[in-house]
Amino acid sequence: KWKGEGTTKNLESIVIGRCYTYIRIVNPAVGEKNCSEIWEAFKNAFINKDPCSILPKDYELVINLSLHTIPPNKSLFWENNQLLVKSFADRGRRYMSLGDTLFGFFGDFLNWCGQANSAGLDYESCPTMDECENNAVDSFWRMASITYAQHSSGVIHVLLNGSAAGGAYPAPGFFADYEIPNLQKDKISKIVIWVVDDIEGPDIESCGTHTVKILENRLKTLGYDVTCTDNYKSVMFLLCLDYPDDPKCTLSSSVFSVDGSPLPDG
Ligand code: NMN
Repeated sequence: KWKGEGTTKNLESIVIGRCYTYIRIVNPAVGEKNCSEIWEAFKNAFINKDPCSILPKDYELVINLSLHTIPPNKSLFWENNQLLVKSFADRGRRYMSLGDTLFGFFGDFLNWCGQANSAGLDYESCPTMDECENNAVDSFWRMASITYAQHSSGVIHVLLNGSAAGGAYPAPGFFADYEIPNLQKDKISKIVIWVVDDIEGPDIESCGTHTVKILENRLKTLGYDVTCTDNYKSVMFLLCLDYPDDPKCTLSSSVFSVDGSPLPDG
């Protein structure tokens, strides 16, 4: 009936299992949470409702039940590089992106929707963003993005893709529309933007050009201290794992010899 994929099979087990994985293994610092209660609140946000009339505020309870501290200086916002962010953040060890918070963690890469006049989930199909903006999944991520931005503090990091055809800083986009407007200026010391190109991709955007310039200007106008770095080295090292021989991945220091083996004193 709808154009999008249906609810992920075993949704309940996945959500409850991920919730316990998060609080017991990934980030026990969040303390005790009631994962079955979180699942009930999550489900009640969208079951028995027209799947095109789900609003961000319908997820208020589930977000409040799963809310926890986001450590200062650890927030990482992004556009067009979800998998790179996932490895770079390393489940919150290096940075805590939205997908590394409890509420982002249990929803990541899942799909779900209900149907009017039925307590069941729709496993056949779900509405896409083109069919209706107020669908169950997008409204969840809007509420999650708003909450994540409101609770971010200290140095804020933003990882953008300089090879993205639609622009490194897309507007509309979650970052532009739901995150920037919800940052709490008095808790933020600085915003660090990283623009990283795909190793084999085109260099479409850089700091100070096109949409990155629009972003820098917007943040400066809002009164933030903004810096921008192209092809930030730590992220490059991670991308280079898969392209060791690409010219962009040549280590400039002399610790490696021509054939790639370490030099006697390296
Ligand atoms: O999905 P896009 O539009 O690329 O949005 C990315 C931004 O919005 C990030 O800054 C992120 O915090 C947030 N977001 C994250 C997820 C996710 O982690 N699965 C989903 C939607 C929005």
